[in-house]
Amino acid sequence: MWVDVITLFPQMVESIAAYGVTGRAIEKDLLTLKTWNPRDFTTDNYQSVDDRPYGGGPGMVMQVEPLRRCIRAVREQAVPHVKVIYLSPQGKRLDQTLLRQRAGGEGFVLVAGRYEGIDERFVELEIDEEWSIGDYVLSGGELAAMVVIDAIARLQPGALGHGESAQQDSFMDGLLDYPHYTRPDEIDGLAVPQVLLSGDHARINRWRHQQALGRTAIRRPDLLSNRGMTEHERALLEEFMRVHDKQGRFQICGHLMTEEDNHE
Ligand code: 9D3
Repeated sequence: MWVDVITLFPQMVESIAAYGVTGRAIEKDLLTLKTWNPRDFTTDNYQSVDDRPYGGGPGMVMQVEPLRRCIRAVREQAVPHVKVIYLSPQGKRLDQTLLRQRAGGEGFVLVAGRYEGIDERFVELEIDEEWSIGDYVLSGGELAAMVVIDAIARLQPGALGHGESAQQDSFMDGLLDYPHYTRPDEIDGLAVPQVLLSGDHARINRWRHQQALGRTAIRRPDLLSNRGMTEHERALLEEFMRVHDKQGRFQICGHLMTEEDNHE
């Protein structure tokens, strides 16, 4: 998979090549990242890429011409009809379904905006899709592009190590994660749930599945209604909620669930 990114801050986007999963995906050629700076496609002495908005108001707008010359160069080395995605607060909200669709293809182009955004005529002429990463205000599209690239890199076959990929398409799919613990087995009176020390992997899997269901039901009921539940999961969740009720508080972190509360 290749990703071309049009940005005024190429080094910011390229920094992901130095770290973790994204770094290894690029090293292994599972992902090819290339940045293009509209400033390199200016013709005036000041290398200007922005101008004042028609109609007045605060801030600046990215001009069409540098962007157009830049995307022309991108298209010359890309496949015909490559999809060009503009990262903007007005876009469709990014989710894992949208990312999975895009991760299946050969590659795509991301356009990161700065200032108040880009001239709408560039959007009309060159942009196929507009994506937002969520309802909060960023200072530009670069961090959004980095979010997209990180999530896409993880979806490339071979990008994750054995340990990392284990969870990928398990029964937990579409649920929030269960709580995790490591040594030591007690900190400030907080014990690791007994079941995790039992060595009984059937019981451990059941407990984790139940925790994932319970946390999702409480924290993100929207995810659970969209996903649905099997009959087995309904029973697990019902038991989780019973334990909850008995404790008389929203205690979903396993550390206060005692062995007898957590009967099977
Ligand atoms: C505060 C300025 N705004 C109102 C006048 C509009 C505005 C312009 C440009 C708000 C943010 C930005 C820069 N944001 C992005 O380029 C961006 C973004 C975001 O801010 N939130 C979520 N997803 C994205 S994707 C690109």
